[in-house]
Amino acid sequence: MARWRAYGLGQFIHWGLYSIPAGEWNGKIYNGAAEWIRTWKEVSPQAYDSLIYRFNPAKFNPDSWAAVAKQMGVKYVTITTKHHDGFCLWPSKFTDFTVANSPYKKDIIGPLVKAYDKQGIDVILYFSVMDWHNPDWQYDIKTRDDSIAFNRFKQFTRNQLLELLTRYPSAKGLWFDGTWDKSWVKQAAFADSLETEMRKLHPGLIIGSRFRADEYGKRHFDSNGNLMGDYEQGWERKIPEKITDVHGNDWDCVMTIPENQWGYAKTWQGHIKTADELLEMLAKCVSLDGNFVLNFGPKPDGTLRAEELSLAKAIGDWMAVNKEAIYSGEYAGFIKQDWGYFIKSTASNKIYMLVFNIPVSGLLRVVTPSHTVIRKAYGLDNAASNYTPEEIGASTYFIHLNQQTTPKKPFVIVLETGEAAKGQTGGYEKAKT
Ligand code: 1KN
Repeated sequence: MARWRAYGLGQFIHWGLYSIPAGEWNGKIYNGAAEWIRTWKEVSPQAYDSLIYRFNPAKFNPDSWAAVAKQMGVKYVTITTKHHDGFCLWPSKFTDFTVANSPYKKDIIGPLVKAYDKQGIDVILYFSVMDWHNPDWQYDIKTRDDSIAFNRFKQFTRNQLLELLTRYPSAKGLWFDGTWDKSWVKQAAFADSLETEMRKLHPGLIIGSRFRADEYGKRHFDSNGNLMGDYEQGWERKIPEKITDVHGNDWDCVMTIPENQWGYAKTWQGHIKTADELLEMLAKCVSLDGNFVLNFGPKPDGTLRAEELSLAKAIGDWMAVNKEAIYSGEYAGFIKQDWGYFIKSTASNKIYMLVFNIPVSGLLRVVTPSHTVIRKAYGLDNAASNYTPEEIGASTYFIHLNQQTTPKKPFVIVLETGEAAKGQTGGYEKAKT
């Protein structure tokens, strides 16, 4: 988890059969997320499942995906091994509904893990417990037959998870999804023993809080209020506002570039986030002790769409200059200011100011914790630059920007702080009220 905490930035990949219809069916556009199209009334499950015979990503090159991720500056990737549709991107022994029976035939997960490992990017395997293809999957267990079927399904799930961990031993963790239905929520004892079994098979395995419910049906946090799993998985497409929202837990935020759209969709509807917006989300997450994970939905031919490639490039160019503020960054304990985010380095005593909103005055307010003074302030892109902090009150400073030279991009100012000398503070009297 120490390694996980230092990641800062991650990549999510949603890839599967849904990339083929890409949010359209018989010329009609599906309003939901592309990876959910199998549930649309316009789509028959049989027709959807037949997409397996069209899955043939001729241009898939895992090294080129890993190179994009490397340039972007991500430290980990979460890859869908099996989404809700049940289609497996690895040749699972426990179902026929896998890449092995597609025209492509080959394993996708193995080569991806290898390519990302080679770039030094850690791999987390996404796994949906909910499985629309497997007839044994149930939403609830009401009858004896449901229970018999679901017992088979539990063994299937166990087999697949142990299979993944055995086949891909370098994977660092599992990202669970599709665990909210009553059927699975009722399996506290089973999930608990499976978790123990997986951890024994794969020492150091990282498991998120979506995996198991407790015996009272509580999810994420057990009946005593304690997080279940190694990190909180509740921050899907949303970001906490303040440090007290995360209760001292590890967490990651998974984010889409368009609205709720994870798999490849031919047309992105609604607002599409810009690189600056995404960088601000990254800064906010790291400033609140979380990681930010940006989703990519590759095309059916195995290539990445142009919009994603250009955002990855823009983020990577920014990271090349500013990564020091993101990797090994944590909550700084400074009062939040409107111009942006403070991040403290765990590797040094530096404080980073990640500036996104420049006040018209050109003055950035900094309030330091008591007995802390600012000794130096300079640009992260230029250690020779000097922002002379103006002390305007007790523990309060203005950093003066030169508005002529201020970049039109988010930028980072480094603060070197020190302990106030005895008698140095207290020169300002408080009002008597
Ligand atoms: C609103 O309900 C859902 C249910 C499942 C929203 C999203 C999801 C799935 N979790 C994301 C990480 C994607 O995999 C999405 O399909």
